[in-house]
Amino acid sequence: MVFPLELPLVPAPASATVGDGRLAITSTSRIQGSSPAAAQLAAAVERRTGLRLETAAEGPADIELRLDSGVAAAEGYTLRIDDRAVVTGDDEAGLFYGVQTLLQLLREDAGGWALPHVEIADAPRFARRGVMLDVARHFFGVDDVKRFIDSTSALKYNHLHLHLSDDQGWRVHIDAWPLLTERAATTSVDGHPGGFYTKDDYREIVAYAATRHMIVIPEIDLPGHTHAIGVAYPELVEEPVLNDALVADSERLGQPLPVAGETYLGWGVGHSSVRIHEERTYDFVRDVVRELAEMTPGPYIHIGGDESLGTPQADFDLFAERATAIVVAEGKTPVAWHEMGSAANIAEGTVGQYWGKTTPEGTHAAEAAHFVERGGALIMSAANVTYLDMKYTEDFPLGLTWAAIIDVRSAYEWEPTAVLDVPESAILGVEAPLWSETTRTLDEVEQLVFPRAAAQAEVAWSPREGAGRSWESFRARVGRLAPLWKAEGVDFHPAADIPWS
Ligand code: TNX
Repeated sequence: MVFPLELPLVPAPASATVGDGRLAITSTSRIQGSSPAAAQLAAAVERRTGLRLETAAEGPADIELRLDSGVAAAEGYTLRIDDRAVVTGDDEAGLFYGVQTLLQLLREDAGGWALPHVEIADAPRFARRGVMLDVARHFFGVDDVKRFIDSTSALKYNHLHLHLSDDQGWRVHIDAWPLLTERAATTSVDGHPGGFYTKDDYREIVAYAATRHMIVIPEIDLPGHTHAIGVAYPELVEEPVLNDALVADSERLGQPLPVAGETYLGWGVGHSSVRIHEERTYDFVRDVVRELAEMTPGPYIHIGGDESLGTPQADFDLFAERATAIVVAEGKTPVAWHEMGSAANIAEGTVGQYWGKTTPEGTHAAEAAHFVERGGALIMSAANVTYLDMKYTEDFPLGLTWAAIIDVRSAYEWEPTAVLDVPESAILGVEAPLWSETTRTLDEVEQLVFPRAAAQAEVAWSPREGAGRSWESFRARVGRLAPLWKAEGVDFHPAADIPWS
């Protein structure tokens, strides 16, 4: 089947057939369903159209939401629209995704608002479809994070990775180490204001994400990216290592060098490390992991591990083994950036996050493969395609360029199982990270994220060989998300290679 280009759907569903007619949606249309998805649908329709549809547990109804396990795989759904619309979710998540599909189909034509006659059966290719928000380089408050959850869950993302600590700041309160947020959260990059989440704030984010079927993965970046820890507790960290790249960058960008005990306002990396041979360091890690685990219903705690250039290799490996073992002891599955795969005895089952390129360089592929050898699996965040903080074009005002300049087509055209020499079953899915060195506001974040997050959503959700999996099809479909993004206030970048409508 040729994917019907006229269906404005991203990610492309596993299968779709289009009929001739339309189902009018008017102020008298009724929604039937008792799932939270029914109220979410009514609210979204109102934001989009101004129509306030009545919602009831009983029929008759123009749009019916049902649950029926067995109708599709987990998170899957069917959607049939003829003289009424019926969304059947395999589970609550599937129902939520069916509603997102229905909302993408809702269009205004000469006759008013309507849904096209279609028959769709859909379920995700990968169980793991993630986005990451770096709240350490710039802090984003609870309302911003909720907005980010809304816009990404609408693309069927189901994991939100929060990068909660880095050299520039510590962003979540920890009762056992209160000075972290008292002293090391006040600033962001360039001296912009900082901030942090209280435990109630954090729980509010986790609960909100759950209503959109997103699991929150908290990351504390260790043993490097830890200058902020030393601002609060100097005895936990080594002196800053002023490597050549850091000094050169600081001259070129006019950024300050890190000074022990003072908040760091630049964006250099690789200059900080916790003390590997002090037991107090592991008391610290254990307390932090325990308090985060208590607030984390999801299975994962991310322990960092990237770019620890200031930590000798043997020390780094020792730390990786101890830190991942602590996460396991606290009842969670550790996640780590791929460098931690250098540690022979990294905790079994640790999930690696690969951020090398689609053609791996140096030791990256071997490090990533070691997670699989230890019974773990991988999340693919290939930097030259998934990194949402890379510029779209050389002259784009926001973003960096070190991994690549990533236009929408390059973001779209890659295959997560073809990067590393590991079994396909070891690839859990895809995560698209947004590092925030250059983005001060959520509007700026959104310009980098949209439309490229839509490309990664399709890579993660849609069948590899599915109908519609081509750049030509994708660019036509993603262009038709513009009215939805405008209605929801998503500040997307109108990239030149997309025919926006
Ligand atoms: C690399 S790739 C980092 C981050 C930076 C980012 C900027 C990785 C795991 N770490 O510390 O923010 O580049 O693109």
